[in-house]
Amino acid sequence: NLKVLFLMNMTIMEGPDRVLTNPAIFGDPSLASYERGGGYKGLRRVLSGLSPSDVIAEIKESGLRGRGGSGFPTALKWEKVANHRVPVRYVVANGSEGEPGSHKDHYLISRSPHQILEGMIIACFAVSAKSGHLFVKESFPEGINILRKAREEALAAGLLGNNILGSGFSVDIEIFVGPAAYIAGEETALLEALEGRVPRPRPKPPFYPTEMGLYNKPTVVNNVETYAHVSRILAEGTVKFRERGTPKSPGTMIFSVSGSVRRPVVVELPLGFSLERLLYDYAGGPLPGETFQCFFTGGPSFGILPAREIDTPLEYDALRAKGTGLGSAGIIVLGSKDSILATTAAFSEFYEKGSCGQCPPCRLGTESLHQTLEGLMNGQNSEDGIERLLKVTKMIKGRGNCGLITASAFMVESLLEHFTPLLREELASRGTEVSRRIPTWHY
Ligand code: L3W
Repeated sequence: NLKVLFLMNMTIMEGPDRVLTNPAIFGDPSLASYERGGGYKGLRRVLSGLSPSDVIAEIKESGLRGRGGSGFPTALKWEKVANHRVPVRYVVANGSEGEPGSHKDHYLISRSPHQILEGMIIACFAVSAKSGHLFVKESFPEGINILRKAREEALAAGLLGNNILGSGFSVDIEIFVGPAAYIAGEETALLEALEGRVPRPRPKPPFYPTEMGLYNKPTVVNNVETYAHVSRILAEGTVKFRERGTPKSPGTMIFSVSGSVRRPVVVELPLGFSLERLLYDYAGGPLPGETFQCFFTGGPSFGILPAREIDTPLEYDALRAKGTGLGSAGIIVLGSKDSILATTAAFSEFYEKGSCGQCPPCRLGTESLHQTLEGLMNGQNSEDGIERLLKVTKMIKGRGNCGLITASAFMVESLLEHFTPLLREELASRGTEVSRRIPTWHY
């Protein structure tokens, strides 16, 4: 199992600002240990007198942004669901973690499942949900067991189920074991899977899950890390939460660094932390005898940040301004001996295989990008190849039910924007010894 291997091979490091990974509540997944460290304090506070709108107001005040990739304001989603005219609502947690280079969700599930459950119960209370559903992939059996055990413990302790902590509020959380496919992590495909269908993304806008989610009812869908932050915010307050991070990207995030660094690492740091310091102080710097070439800062889905931009702060807006993004904070590093062309080709194959195939432009476009990149590597008509890549990316962007098609195009555009001269050089040196090394992003 890749995720278990990662836990053994990736270094877990202690950042200076641990909130979610504070050892008092993190490490031992048992309820006893979590409660000893102050776990379920947030839920107790909520149920001892806050109203659903008080809870949403605190989340709004905290400025929490979704940790699944887009950084969308959490309170906005909750508000839409809480104020919806349809009274049957749901809360869903996305623990699928499919983005290449992201390892945080499985790390959190393995080490602190109650932190996620607590945040989900608080969300259920805030939007008056009928039930909560936590999606975890079938390819992560250890996580499934840990989550099932945590749910049982919470039920037995009266923290979940009927009349939680004697408050009169009742809700249960389903641990849903879903397909391992990448696309199943797209929120509407995930909802399809929860309803027992093949995970295929639904068309949107206009109807986001807040409007038509699980069983077409208003639904909050957040990443598991987002729920963990909710627990801490309700336990410790918004001021404390905002002490870390930047005014527009408050709080911490769990970063994963993989690829050509000396020490692939998972570490929680404040948003806005310097990429350079993360790579040198925590990931140990470039491999011996190499320099950094470039970074996929939010997995491959946001494109490429050249090494000269290493001083960019790690937060949503600064990275977006540099033409890339934070995503789920999985940073894949390319060293000077990695081939950017081979790496992009590998990711384009990932997208081609990951496409669910329901939207023809995605099915054909991802295949075309992959084949053209492979063709370039094999020395087929390079100028035509570059032209074709430009044409296909323009043609396919935004033309599917989900972001996969756009992500695949965006990555290739980003390659061409930053690396066309290098690409030409690489292509011209065909026949000589050219490195085809690609970084490792899974363990
Ligand atoms: C109500 C509106 N809700 C948008 C909601 C929407 C969704 C969220 C973000 O995520 C990210 C991408 C990659 N009323 C709304 C609204 N929403 N407008 O806000 O929406 P959006 O459109 O940015 O996209 P999305 O497809 O949900 C895309 C990342 O996901 N990704 C992979 C992620 C992988 C992981 C992981 O492995 N842990 O998270 C791939 O593309 O970063 O930013 O909830 O409903 N008017």
